[in-house]
Amino acid sequence: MRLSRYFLPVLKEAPSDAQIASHQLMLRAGMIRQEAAGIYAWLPLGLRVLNKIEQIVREEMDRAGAIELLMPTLQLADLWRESGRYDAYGPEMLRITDRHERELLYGPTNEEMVTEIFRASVRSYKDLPKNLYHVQWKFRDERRPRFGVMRGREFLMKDAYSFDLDAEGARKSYNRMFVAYLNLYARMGLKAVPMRADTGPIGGDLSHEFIVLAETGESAVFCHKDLVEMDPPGADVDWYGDLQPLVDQRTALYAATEEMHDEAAFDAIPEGDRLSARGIEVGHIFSFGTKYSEPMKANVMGPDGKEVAVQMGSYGVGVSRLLGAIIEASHDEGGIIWPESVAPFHVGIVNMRQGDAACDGACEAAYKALQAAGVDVLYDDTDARGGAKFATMDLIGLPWQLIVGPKGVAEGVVELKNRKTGERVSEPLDAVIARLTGKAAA
Ligand code: 5CA
Repeated sequence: MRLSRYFLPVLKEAPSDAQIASHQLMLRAGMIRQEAAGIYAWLPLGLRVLNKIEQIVREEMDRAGAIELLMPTLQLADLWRESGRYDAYGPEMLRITDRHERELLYGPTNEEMVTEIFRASVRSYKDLPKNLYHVQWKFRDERRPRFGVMRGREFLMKDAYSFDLDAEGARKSYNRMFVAYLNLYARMGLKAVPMRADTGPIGGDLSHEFIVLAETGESAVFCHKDLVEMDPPGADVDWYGDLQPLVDQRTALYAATEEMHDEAAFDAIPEGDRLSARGIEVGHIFSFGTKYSEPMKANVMGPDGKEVAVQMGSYGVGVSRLLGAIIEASHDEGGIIWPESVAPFHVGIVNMRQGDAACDGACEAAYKALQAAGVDVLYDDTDARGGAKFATMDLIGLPWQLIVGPKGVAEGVVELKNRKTGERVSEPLDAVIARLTGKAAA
């Protein structure tokens, strides 16, 4: 992409109502624009990151055996009356009436709808277990939308729903999601700690929130500090084998959100290992048995020929919130520092003297070679000054900057800067391209 043709409305200063770094940086880097309280347009740069995060979540769900579908944003109120949640949900639910005076709502979550889809076709225990998920916009009329995408009213969520014959199967489904979550956050460069959590309006008695520690986080959390540095299990797990030991390894140590906090249990941890901090909830998983399947009559025939209500769980990831969480965890005074896995572009080319034949020539050659190798590249071919170009590149946080200036070009070299470490190397262009594409120089 050439910057001269792109749409990147960067701001010099953050609007005064943006209180935390991630919100300020997303606005300044031209990633989002607020259209109403808690409702954002995703500008091109922001959308690229959102799509990358969504794709990682999707890959890890697929790996763990979940199956993707897509449910609508609008739902019938009558469906929610079946579970009894239509009235219980309260003012957070956006209620809509269509031209036929039919009551609808903009989905804040999808337990009812997925249960309806399941019960319409699944009849036998032989079809279990199943886990259906989608990545879809949600609306919750939050009392205090704030911190940009962290607490929006309209936000993107991945929500998965598991169906099992019995409690033992449901526990296995829960464990699969637990382990998949450990991997998916790690792929985004995040350390997310599973913590015992309250179940709120979703219900059930087994629940974990996945928390990224950050001073600006909305939740107060308490845990054993060893949990923060634990490595993820990795892709190579036996998904339909026994995952309980992997889960136990994490749940044996104390970790709880404020609502579930047990002061005595926390005090039993040696003082030096206690961590009392703030955190961002980037995911939340629930096991709630037959809370929806029973009133909604989602039954299957068991092996003994008797009908039973299926055991269910639901598993949410805050896809749009994750952008904020990643930026909170990874930025400096110059701007965002994207982990490579979610960066909007892998490398930015900075032409220090646009219009100079030698600089333009080297940049064009680099741009072509990187594109040909399938590397996402943003070429700053505008006539802004070098200093301004650097500031923009640092702000938008691409992992690599390829800097082309007249002096270097005359000597046959360009510079490659790592955004995270600030390290620079000066090398011939083909060596730099080889580094960026992971191939040896010709
Ligand atoms: N049905 C369940 C799980 S699928 C559910 O809705 N869980 S939830 O309410 O905990 O939401 C799942 C995740 O969505 C949360 O962990 C959080 O990361 C994200 N989320 C919730 N509310 C918001 C919001 N207002 N803005 C941004 N992200 C949100």
